[in-house]
Amino acid sequence: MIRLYDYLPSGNGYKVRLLLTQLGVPFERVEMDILKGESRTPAFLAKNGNGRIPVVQLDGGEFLAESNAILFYLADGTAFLPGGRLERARVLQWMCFEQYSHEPNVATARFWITHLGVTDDRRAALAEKQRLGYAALEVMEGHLGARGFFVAERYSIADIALYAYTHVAHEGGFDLARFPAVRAWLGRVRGQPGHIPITQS
Ligand SMILES: N[C@@H](CCC(=O)N[C@@H](CS)C(=O)NCC(=O)O)C(=O)O
Repeated sequence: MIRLYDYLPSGNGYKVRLLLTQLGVPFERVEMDILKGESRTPAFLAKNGNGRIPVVQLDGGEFLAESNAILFYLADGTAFLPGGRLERARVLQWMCFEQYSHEPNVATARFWITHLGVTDDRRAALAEKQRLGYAALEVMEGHLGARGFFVAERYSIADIALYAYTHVAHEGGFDLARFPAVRAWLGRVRGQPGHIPITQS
């Protein structure tokens, strides 16, 4: 059985949990207390030298890290990853956007507010994270204005990757009121068969 090294509040972990559940693939969760450094022990670093969850251990014993790489691996050959060459590249385009322009800003703002607290020395950095996070949300709003989903007009791992931190963006101080297309898309993703909330282990 696939084993998922995870941390429940993590959007990156949630991406994998959500896809495994929607695929109907049984898995075992191993909760890691990342705040206590459990992902930085020598034993865990042997699984992922980058010291971060999520990591999956596959049936053959191999470890695979990076949430979007895990999504790509699990979705291969399923309805969650389109088959056409250009469509697959577009899925990757949005997953790269998520990792470079979205997650480092939206997820980091959330982590600081919910886990670390906003100290005086972090206040200016938080404002910059929020500025860049809003810029990413603007890009999403522009794309979704004329579309139901990110790629090929169907639910895919591009939507899962971007849903993970967008749906909890308010916890990072983001107001989605001026992003109606993003909010409508969040509702469509939430309505997919087998959807689970981030709080469900
Ligand atoms: N790019 C990675 C980011 C993973 C990541 O940032 N994981 C965080 C939790 S969301 C973590 O494990 N932090 C613990 C640490 O850095 O020690 C992915 O998408 O999987």
